[in-house]
Amino acid sequence: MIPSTRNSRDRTCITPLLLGLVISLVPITGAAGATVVESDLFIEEKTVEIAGQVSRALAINGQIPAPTLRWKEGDTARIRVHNGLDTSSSVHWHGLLVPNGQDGVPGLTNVPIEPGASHVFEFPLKQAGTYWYHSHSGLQEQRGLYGAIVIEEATPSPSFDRDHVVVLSDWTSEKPEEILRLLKSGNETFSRQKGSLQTVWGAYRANGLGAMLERSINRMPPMDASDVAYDAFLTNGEEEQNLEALPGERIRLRVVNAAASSYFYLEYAGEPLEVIAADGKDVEAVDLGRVLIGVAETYDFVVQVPPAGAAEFRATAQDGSGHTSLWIGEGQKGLAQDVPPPNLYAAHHDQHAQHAQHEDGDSAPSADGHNSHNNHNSHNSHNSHNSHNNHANREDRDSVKVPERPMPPYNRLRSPVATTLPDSAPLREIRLELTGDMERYVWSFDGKTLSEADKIPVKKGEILRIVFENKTMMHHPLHLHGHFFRVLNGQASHAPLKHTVDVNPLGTTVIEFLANEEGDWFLHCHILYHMKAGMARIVHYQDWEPPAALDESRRSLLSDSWYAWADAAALSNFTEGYMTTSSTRHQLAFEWEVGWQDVPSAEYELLASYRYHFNRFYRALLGGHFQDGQNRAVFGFEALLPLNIGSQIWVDSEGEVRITVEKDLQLTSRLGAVGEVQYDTETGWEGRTLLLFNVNRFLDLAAGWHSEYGFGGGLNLRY
Ligand SMILES: [Cu+2]
Repeated sequence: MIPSTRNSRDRTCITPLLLGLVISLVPITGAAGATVVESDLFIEEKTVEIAGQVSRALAINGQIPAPTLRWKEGDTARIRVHNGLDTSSSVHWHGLLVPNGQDGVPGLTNVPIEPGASHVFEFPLKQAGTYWYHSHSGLQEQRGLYGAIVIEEATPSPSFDRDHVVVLSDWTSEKPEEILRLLKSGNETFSRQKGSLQTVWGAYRANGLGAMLERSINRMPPMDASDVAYDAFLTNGEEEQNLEALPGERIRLRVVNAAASSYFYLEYAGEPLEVIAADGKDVEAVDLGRVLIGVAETYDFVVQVPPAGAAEFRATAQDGSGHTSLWIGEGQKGLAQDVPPPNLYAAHHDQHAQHAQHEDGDSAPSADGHNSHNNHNSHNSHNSHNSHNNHANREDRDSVKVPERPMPPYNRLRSPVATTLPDSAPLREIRLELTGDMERYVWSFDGKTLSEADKIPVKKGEILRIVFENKTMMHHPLHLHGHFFRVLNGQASHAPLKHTVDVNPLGTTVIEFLANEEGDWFLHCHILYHMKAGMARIVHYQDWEPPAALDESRRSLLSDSWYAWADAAALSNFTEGYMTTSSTRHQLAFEWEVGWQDVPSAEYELLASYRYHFNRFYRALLGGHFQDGQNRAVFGFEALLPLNIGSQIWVDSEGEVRITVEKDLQLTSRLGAVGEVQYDTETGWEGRTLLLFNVNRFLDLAAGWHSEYGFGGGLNLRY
């Protein structure tokens, strides 16, 4: 039974590279009188060495991160994007309100930019603030295609001594396609690397055996704060960076989380972070202690350079696997505090922190959402929470301890202006569950991936309120293209506007927006691998017809991908294993078990099968079973039982029935055990057990016992 768990081209392209070292910022006066600002972006491969690892990365104008685009509100941006890769590429303007055809999502709003081709984007800059841009093609973003956008206000607000962009990212020298394949195959290498693999020994030491048992009785997968182990976390492309600044200067830090799959705790040595904008939009200034920033969010903070020495602005990966620092000022270094690592064995993980945050005097983020169920006709009814103002926040903060691993600070964010939507617009509320199967690495909304359910219809002029209910044990940063939405966070009429919002594990987040910009807009989890694994939808305006030119690339956007992997044990007494390829629902597999003591009259058993996955608990099986000269068809079901026991029942074409149960147990980070018991109405009982000692991601040492073949030792190989 398949276990339930477990280019190098050197092209010289000197001319565009040299040209691209400077982004041309040529102001031209456009037809409507607006100044047109032109830029050229050259996408190229580049060899980099980061954290001691050399890899082929992707750069724009030779830079990782891509150059910061500095524009001015009211101007028009014209950007020529030149694709110097041998695959198609794209650029999406994250958080910018642009016409649908300028949004840069291949297959949705634009055709992919083909190798060697260029594309010109042009749009008016209708907003000020901190935003960013990135490739929306495949997994290119992970390899370096991201950069910041700063749009100055038409009439600048009080200035700061310095304005500094901080682009945070997560870095790996591995091919992201291989990362996703490993995640699909259930390979534990990343959690083992990060030390976050859950084991019986680890649970015992953390006093978490009870919680672990409870979790497995409830058929929950092991928790982890993130999926991928990274080589490094980066500040503007470097593991650490210095910002020269004079003592006492006030600096505006424009922080962009451009990581592919990492949340960060942000902290400034010794001082609170004063937040002044979130996702580009101003918020009432408020001091925050430690801030959890979700993937694809941006925050603007004001920090002060200490009177003497350098202060650390630190971003610590939420999974505790590393951090990156910006040193502000010069001299003796003042360190930011360490963030305690996650307790993976706690019954509800970060939920404890969530409660702590609620207890500190603020209303729960979901309070509005709950109110709203009774108030469909009066969407301003949540004004009842109006009592929370900036002052209250400050008092709360001073009187209670800030949690060490806080949730995102949404209940502290308050727009300086009312953000209520027109009363005249009809309100429609929908519920969207965030769902996933961690073991098969399928992520979805309402149990369906983008390839299975693509559209959320919306009518122009209506208000769409979405209640996101997270049924998974991970955070998901949800991003809606082309719109700002209100996050109903307890700030009533002054709810903040955002383009990306976190929904915490098992939590609920409610947003609403006025549907005022026709088109097809992507709504997706911004964890790159979750998006690629299916957690995405298209917000589709009724009567909107996407251009026919998009038909072909739309098909590829909506297509389902197949991944292949294999696992084989070769012991002195027998061999067993499988090779498989799987999409979201469908799986083809070839499994074998052969005792080879008595070659050539060895006993063998082969199964060639097709499986259909209904959800993470149930699947159907159809196949051909070949055992010791008997060839039969089999039909059966597989279910995940309490205690995370895998089970299988099948009937073959001769009417014989077979029942199998299987259990995997990770004892220590290196040592795992697999046990299987089988009863067949024809052949009777059979059992086997395997102890595996992990050597690397592809190899284990194995010792096994089989009821027919006895004891043996050997290797277990994985692809
Ligand atoms: Cu996600």
